[in-house]
Amino acid sequence: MKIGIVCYPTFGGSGVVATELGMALADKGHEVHFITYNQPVRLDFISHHLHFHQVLLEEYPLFQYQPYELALSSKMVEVVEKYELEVLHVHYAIPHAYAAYMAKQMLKEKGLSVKVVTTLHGTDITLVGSHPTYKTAVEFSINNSDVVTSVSNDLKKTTNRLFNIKKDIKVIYNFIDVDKYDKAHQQKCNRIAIAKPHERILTHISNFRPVKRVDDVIKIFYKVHKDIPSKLLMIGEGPDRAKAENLVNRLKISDDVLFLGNSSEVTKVLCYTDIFLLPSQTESFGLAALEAMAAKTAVISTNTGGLPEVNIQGVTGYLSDLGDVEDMAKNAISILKDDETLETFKQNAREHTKRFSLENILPVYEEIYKSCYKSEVE
Ligand code: GMT
Repeated sequence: MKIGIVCYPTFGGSGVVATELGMALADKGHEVHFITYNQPVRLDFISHHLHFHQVLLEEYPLFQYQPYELALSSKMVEVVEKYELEVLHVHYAIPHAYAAYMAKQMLKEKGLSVKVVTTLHGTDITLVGSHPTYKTAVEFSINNSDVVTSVSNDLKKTTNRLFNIKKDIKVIYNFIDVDKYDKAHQQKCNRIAIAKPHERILTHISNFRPVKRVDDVIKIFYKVHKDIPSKLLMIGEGPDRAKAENLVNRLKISDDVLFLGNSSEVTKVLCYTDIFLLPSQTESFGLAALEAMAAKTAVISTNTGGLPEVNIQGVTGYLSDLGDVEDMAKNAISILKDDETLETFKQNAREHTKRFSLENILPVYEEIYKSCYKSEVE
């Protein structure tokens, strides 16, 4: 099929899922066109079925804010028309689903048709989408998509609670290329560059926004570190990084906490990680946790949103109430206390990710694309 993918091109989970999906579809022979404002960070053009179309914005003195939706929907029309795309798969409702609806209407005027599949990722519903500023337009664009999917059962429930949704939302879990992490493990993990042989390694990866509660990450580590020789790796960039660094200095643990910034070598870091920390306020799914689990890492997280669908209590890690850093530290220590327990959790985590494998999830998306056209034939 010929599929357009619209996403945020950044390190955020929705952009990662969209990019990995597009690359996997292209590997299977579909023609995939990314439409976004920058080349997605994880996009590599190994397949000749992959294309990237940049949405450019025009400066004008009158604009305090540049009208991205307008430029995006115009670009969608141009690409659908030129390459005869059958489906526009938009990731993150704001403003992609709305722009896709507009593109569809403009194409209709030209006697052309395209189907719109919208995937809801989390904050487009929970934090931003349901805000009165955006709610009406988000609800409208969800209801006017041909198919709507969400990345967890919890997100589906939340969407139906917060909006008046008139169609069935299909749950399609985020996925992982399990083989990629196997290969990373076969290569030698350069653990010694980060920690001494007797030290454990804990890692947090996020965009350091308030929803990630990076202060809680530091507080959990502080408690673990008192009991167990360990290092904490903080990967990512964002508004709360300075606050987290200040806390590390105040707690006098700066020798053992490394802020590594954004990294496109996450698999290498996860390769030598023992525990992944994700104490988020909410997390529709927690792709970062799934990636960590695929790399044989136990997870300490909150029990919010879709996290219990990914991290299994007492099996792949532990889940605690929001803000209960005491419990999260206690659980981390119980996993790290001896090699045997740690290895059991690591193996379980790795095993559990098989249910989210690319091979299982990719055909579900392909079926969704085909189903957009089935109803017309019947
Ligand atoms: O929260 C982020 O780090 C980014 C955000 C995004 O949209 O890029 O992530 C959301 O989508 C991911 C992929 O589906 C999910 O794994 C994350 O849980 C979700 N984030 C939240 O719900 C806070």
